[in-house]
Amino acid sequence: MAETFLKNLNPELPDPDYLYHLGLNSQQDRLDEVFADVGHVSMPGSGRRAFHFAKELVSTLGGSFRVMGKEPNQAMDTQAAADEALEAVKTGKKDFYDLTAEHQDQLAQELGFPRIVGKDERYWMFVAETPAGAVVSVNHHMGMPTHSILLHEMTKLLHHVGADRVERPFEFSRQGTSGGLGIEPGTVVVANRGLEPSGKAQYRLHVLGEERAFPTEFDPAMSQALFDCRDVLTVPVVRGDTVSCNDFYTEQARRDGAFNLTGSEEAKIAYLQRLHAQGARNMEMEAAGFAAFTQLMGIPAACVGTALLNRLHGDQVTSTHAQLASYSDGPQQLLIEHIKRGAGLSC
Ligand code: R2B
Ligand code: URA
Repeated sequence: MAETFLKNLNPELPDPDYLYHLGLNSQQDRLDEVFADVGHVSMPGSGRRAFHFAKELVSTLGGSFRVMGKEPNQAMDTQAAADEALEAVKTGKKDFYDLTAEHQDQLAQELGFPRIVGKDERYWMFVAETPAGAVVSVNHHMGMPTHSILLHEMTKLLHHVGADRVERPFEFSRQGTSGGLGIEPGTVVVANRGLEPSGKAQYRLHVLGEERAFPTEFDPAMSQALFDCRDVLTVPVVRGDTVSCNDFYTEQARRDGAFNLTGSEEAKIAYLQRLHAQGARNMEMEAAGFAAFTQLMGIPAACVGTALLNRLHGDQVTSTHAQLASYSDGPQQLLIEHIKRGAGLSC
């Protein structure tokens, strides 16, 4: 296997390695055909946003979706058995990935999205093959625990297929939503660092029961390259630190949760203003863990978050469905432009 650019890679990875949450294993057929040349992995929170991003990539840059289904399943080689299986998926009695490749396609078409790579139980992964290279779009759900599982399995997957070449490191991005700190809804924040709610630039994990702190800086060159693409957006784009919390309500100093430990409006505003004064521009639930993981492994990474509201003006997210979708388009357009420019396709 070629030399890896990854730092601190586990020298004792199992073989085969079962990537349980992705529903893939390292010796699976065609894994290298689908992933060996991946140059960028982008991670929004929701599966639908992951699909939307992959679709936008293919429709803006050209190209197609890569799919990787199972070999036709002998147990479903009659039309009646296949139809029955399809119905079972629709009614939740079977998983999508239990279907044959053909029936995954059929169902995907009915639901209006292409076949998910791997299993669809936890993460929805799409692989777009474009003139700017192969891009993975996969959702990380909400919070650092689900994001961390995805980061481990995605990194191992790319290593197993030899995509971690020294001469062409792949890069990771998170595209997300957030609560703005002193910025207007729709503003896009390219993060310098992830902060814990105390305001410290660190992410803490327990290792064998002992707490360890990890630094949380995003790749400065990649973050700047993304910021430099801001001319393609009509909304403001700013740089700043991103505060990451383990909870949407209490840790984000909301006063509208089922209980209120935040206290008075004055106490809340004083806290949020303190974070703003030290350079934080938004608050969400993943950046610090993401920065710590990628910094430890030497993976170039950037975090682009759009503000759904200005937290200095309130707690409730009252935007309409259409507004929320348009807010999420900012990070996606910025990332598409970055991927294009990285491949020398536009400037
Ligand atoms: C932003 O939005 C989600 C919570 O609503 C969470 O994943 C985050 O970081
Ligand atoms: N996501 C968050 O985590 N917080 C917000 O305020 C909005 C979106």
